[in-house]
Amino acid sequence: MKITGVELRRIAMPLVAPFRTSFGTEHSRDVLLVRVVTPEAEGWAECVAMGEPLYSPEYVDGAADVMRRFMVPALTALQHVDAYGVGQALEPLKGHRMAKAALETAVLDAQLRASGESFARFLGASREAVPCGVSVGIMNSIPELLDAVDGYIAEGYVRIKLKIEPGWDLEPVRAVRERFGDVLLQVDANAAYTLTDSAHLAGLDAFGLLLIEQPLADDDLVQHAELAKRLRTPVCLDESIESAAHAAAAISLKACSVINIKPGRVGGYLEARRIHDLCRANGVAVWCGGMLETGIGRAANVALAALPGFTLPGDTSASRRYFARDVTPPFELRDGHLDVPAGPGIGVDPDPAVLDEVTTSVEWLAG
Ligand code: OSB
Ligand code: MG
Repeated sequence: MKITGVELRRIAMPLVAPFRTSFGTEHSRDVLLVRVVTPEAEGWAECVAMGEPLYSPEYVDGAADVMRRFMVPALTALQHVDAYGVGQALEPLKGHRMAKAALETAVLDAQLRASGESFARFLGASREAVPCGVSVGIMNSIPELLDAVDGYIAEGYVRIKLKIEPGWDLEPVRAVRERFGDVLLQVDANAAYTLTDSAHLAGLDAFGLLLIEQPLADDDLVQHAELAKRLRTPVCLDESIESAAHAAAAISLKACSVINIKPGRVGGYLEARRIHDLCRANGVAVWCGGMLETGIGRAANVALAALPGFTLPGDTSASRRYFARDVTPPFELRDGHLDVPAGPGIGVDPDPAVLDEVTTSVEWLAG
């Protein structure tokens, strides 16, 4: 395929409720959508960078800038490109994996729409529906948290993830465990602790958690390995794993026994699949994370989550978990599962009228 041009579209998506983590509180999702145009087909993708560099160094304006200045020109210069070629062409540019992932995914979507193949089939999915968990933000009080969890369990979510931080950890976990019995339960610290907190974190061992996600700093693989020795709760890494090479290092060091795979964080679905394959060969469980995606990003994540190594429920929630109205037909839970899209490419199309209503800017980068 030859890329004719790339559209960068910013949309503002209000959240149904504020989402608080140890790194900040989100009220609205500022999303950068990418549309790649080729003579054969168009492809869509969503960049997972957030408005501020609090979860990772990337942020939306920075992603748009690096795409506009360096990445899109490198791709439109090519006479022929496919998803593998995107990775090769962008390889000399350091970092910016979320920006790279969006461009690679949009090209992959165009390529698969042209050939009539779904993401699920292309990636090697082995299921037609995936079990879904939900990520529950830090709340103002335990009763408020219990009400929220109660609602999600009533909706059918099969696993609950509680966001934690110092001052909001043992008590909320104890309360949810006492009230909801043996529900599948895990926690996510988003790097809020240090190794000096290991005795305190060992207090979580009493609650039979599936895992503790990213307790320590992003670049602290060695200390995660030390922490893993001190906890019975399995350690899962999110922010620390930006590539298959990082995953290999973490596995060698025994820094984790579970990995949260987010395609955006690791540079795309091809690298996400490499991490899946590596973990599967090494007996490390994986699950699909989320970044408050609209239906565009969610569709591709659900396809990835259907691969055989994804043995734990992901943060692949229904659209209504975050948005009153999605830009695609909403993803809805059926018996705690989401159906894997089977149509060509990501298998869903944004609704042009909804898209226009939420759009804050559009930029066309001609090839
Ligand atoms: O750490 O997994 C995380 C959302 C934004 C940034 C980081 C994280 C999250 C979530 C929610 O936990 C995942 C989702 O439901 O999309
Ligand atoms: Mg996380």
